[in-house]
Amino acid sequence: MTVRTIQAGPFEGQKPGTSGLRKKTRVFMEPGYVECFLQAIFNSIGGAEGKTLVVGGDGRYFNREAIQIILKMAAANGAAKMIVGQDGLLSTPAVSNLIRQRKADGGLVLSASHNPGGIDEDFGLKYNVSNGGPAPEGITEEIFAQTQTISSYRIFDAPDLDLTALGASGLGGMTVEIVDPVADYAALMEQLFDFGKIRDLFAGGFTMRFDAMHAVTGPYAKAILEGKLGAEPGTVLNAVPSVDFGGGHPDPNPVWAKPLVDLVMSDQAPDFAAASDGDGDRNMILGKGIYVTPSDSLAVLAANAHLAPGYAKGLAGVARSMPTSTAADRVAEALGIGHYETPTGWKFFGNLLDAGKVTLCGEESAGTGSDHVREKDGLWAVLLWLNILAETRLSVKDMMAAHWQRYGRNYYSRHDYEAVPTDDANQLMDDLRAKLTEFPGMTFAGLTVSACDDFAYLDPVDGSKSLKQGIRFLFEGGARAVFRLSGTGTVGATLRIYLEKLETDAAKLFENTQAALAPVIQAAGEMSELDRLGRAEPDVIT
Ligand code: VG1
Ligand code: CO
Repeated sequence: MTVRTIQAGPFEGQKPGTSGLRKKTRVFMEPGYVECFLQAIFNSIGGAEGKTLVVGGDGRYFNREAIQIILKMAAANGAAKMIVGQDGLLSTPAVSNLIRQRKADGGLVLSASHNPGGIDEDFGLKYNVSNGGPAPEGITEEIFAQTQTISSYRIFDAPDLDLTALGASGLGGMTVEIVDPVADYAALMEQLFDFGKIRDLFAGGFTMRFDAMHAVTGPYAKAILEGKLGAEPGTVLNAVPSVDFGGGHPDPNPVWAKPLVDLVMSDQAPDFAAASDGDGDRNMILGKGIYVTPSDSLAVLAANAHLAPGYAKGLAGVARSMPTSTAADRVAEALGIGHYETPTGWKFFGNLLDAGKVTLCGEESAGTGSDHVREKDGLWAVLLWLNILAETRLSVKDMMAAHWQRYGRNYYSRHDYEAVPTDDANQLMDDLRAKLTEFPGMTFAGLTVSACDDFAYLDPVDGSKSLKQGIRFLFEGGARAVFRLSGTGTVGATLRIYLEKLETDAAKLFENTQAALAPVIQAAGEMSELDRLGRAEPDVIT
C-alpha cells in the first residue's frame, strides 16, 4: 500500500453559508471530485492527522463507494481512527450521537437529506464538528476557500474494506471500527423516554404506522418501535433502505408522503403515524384525521416535554428558525423560559444548545430536536410524541385542540416555487429588498404592513453575525409572510414563501389552513409581484 498525491482542483464546491455540499450524484462521481472536496475539508480543519472521525450515510447511490474513498484518504492524511456505520449506514442524528459518545473530533455525513437519490438524482457530503453539530460558518467558509485553491489530494492505494462485518481492522496506520448503526442511538433514546409507558400504550392496542420512505430510519424504527416498544410487526413501512429510496422523494411532508396522509384521513387510520426523511433528521407527525404542522409540533413538544423522563426538569429555553411559526414562542412565554429566533439551518442552534440556553429546537421544515445531540432528530421527535401520548392518553386531534384553545392557533403554510431561473429569483428578492423602507404602512389584500426587514442574526453566544437570512413582513393583527431562497436545491433557485396567521378566536380554530391564510397568501403575491414567475401555483405546499 502506498500513499499517492494526485494533482487536482480547484473546483466548484460548497457554496459559502451552506452546511454541506449537495450536487447531482454524477458530479460527485466525476474522478477527483469527492476527493478534492474531502481534501478541502481536511485542510480546513488543520489536517486529519491523529484525528478520530465518524463516517456514515443514508444509503443512497454512491454511499458505499464514497465511504471507501473517504477511508483511503483519511488513512493517507494520517487519521488515527474512523468509526463507520455497518454497511456504510448511519442516520444524521446517529452520527451526531456517535461523535459525542466516542468523543470523536468530527464526522462525515453522506446524504442529500430529503432530496431524491440515485445515479441521476442527488448526493451530498457534510462535515460535523466535535460537538456533533454541523460545521459553523467559520469552517464552511474555510472549506469553500480551500476548494478555490486546492491543487492535490492524498489517497492510499489499497483494496476496498469490508463494511459488512462489525469490529476493528486496520488501513495503514489507521484503525477502522465498524459499528452497529442503531445500538448507541437506541440506548440514548431509552435514557430519554419512558419505554415502559410506551410499551404499555402499544400493549393496550394503540396502533401506529411509521413510513421510513425506503431510507435510513428503517432499521432504527424497526429495532426501536417494533423491537423494543412492542408495536405490531408491520408498523414500520418501507423499512429497507434502498439506493434510490424506492424511486421516491424521501421528504416527510404531505406532498411526498401522501400515502401516509391519505391513510390517516381514511377509515383505516391508525392512532398515530409519522415519517422521516432520507438521513433521518426530519419528522412528520400525524394522528387519526389530522396532520400536525412542524411548527405546531415544536410548540406541543415544548409544552409537554416535561412528561418524558429526559426533560422532567423542564426546559432551559426554546429556539426556532426565523420562518418557523411563532407558536413555540407563545408556549415559552407561558412557561417563562427564553425563546430564540435563528436563521434557517440547524447549525445556528449549536451555540445555544452548547451554552445551555435552550433545550428544544425546531424548524418549519419538519426538523425538531433537543440538546441530546446537535442535529435535528426525526425518530426522537416521534418517541417524544409517543411518550406524551402514553402519559396523557389523548388522541393527537384532542391534543391539538386543547393546545390551540389554550395558546391560540398559528395557521401556517410554506409555498415553494422550484427550479425558478436563478436570475428571476434573485431579482424578485432584490426588488423586495429595495422597497423595505417603503413597505411599512402599505396595505395588500386588506393587510397593512407594520414592519419588515432582511433578517440579520447576531449569535448571542459568540457574537457572530449572519446577514440576509430572509425578508420578513409583519402585518397588523399578527400575520407574517417571509421570503427566502433555498440553500439546498440543486436546480435553479427555489423560492420559499412562508405564511402565518395567528387566530385566537375559539370559534375559528378548526378551519382549512389555506383558506385561513388566503389574505396573507394574496398579500405576499401582490407585494412580490409573484405573477412575474409565470407560475399558476406553487410546486409544493406544505
Ligand atoms: C432546507 C430547510 C431548512 C433545513 C435544511 C436542511 O433548507 O428549509 O429548514 O435546515 O433544508 O435540512 P433550504 O435552504 O432549502 O430552505 V435536511 O433534513 O438537510 O438536513
Ligand atoms: Co434530512
